[in-house]
Amino acid sequence: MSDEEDIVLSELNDDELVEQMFDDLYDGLKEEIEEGVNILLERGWMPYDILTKALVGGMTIVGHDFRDGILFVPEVLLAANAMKGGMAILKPLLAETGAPRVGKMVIGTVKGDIHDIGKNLVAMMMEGAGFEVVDIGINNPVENYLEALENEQPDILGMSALLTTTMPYMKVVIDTLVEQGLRDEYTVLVGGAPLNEEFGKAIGADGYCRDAAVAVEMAKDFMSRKHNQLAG
Ligand code: B1M
Repeated sequence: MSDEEDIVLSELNDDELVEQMFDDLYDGLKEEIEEGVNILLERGWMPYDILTKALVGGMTIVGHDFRDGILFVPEVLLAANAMKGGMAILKPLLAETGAPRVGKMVIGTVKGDIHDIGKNLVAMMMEGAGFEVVDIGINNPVENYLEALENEQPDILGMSALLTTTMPYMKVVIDTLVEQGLRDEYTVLVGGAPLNEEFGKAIGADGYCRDAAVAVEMAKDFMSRKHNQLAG
């Protein structure tokens, strides 16, 4: 590559740098994203602004192109990995500066199911949107969900299933919450390729999320309603 083609991130002004970070995130360039985050920090940007304006902004573009079939899973995983690199730098600083926490979610893939790529993407996008996410992994029996809900006291429970044989297990979890009188304490969001809106309604979930971007929007929506209820 010739010198002329090299972009020196530190020589860009703030707007150009954020634009460039959108491109670098899109291209899954983790080291460049980490460098961009560090430059913005050196320039006095607040960690929360870097997270929302540079990283989440870039991930939103990735999310749209993923939804529209322009980007595919390998590219999205690379972008997610680049974003993780930037987030790892910001995470301790965000905790220090007390960035507003939008809400908390426990998420896991249901019993019998080991697919986790979609769940991981949802968790990352939720974190990127300012949620605290506790990921309990794959193959979770109802006991794991109950334990995590009790220990973590989240606002939202998220469940993922990719198999037609495992998706009915979501109903087992929701029915158990009902039996134990816990159902109203949490917003339950479900997702996964074989699900649809009717299924979400039939099992008693609060929402079916077609993709990670929808999960973030729904979660934000439920949180703002919850805050309004508390305020009213
Ligand atoms: Co599997 N697999 N797989 N697989 N696999 C599917 C799901 C399948 C549709 C492939 C096919 O046959 N066409 C099929 C299911 C058929 C069915 O049930 N109708 C299938 C099968 C049959 C199997 C096995 C049984 C194969 C076998 O062993 N004979 C086996 C089952 C293992 C098990 O779980 N017990 C199996 C295994 C595997 C791998 C291990 C090889 C691998 C998983 C690796 C991993 O996850 N770490 C794998 C993969 C990669 C797939 C496909 C190809 C891709 C899934 C994926 O990651 N998609 C898949 C085919 C497909 O879906 N096209 C397939 C990308 C991901 C970003 O999308 O997960 O849909 P998705 O997540 C989206 C949304 O759904 C939503 O947001 C995400 C991001 O936008 N979302 C949520 C998901 N979870 C959410 C939770 C939320 C909100 C939104 O909570 C709030």
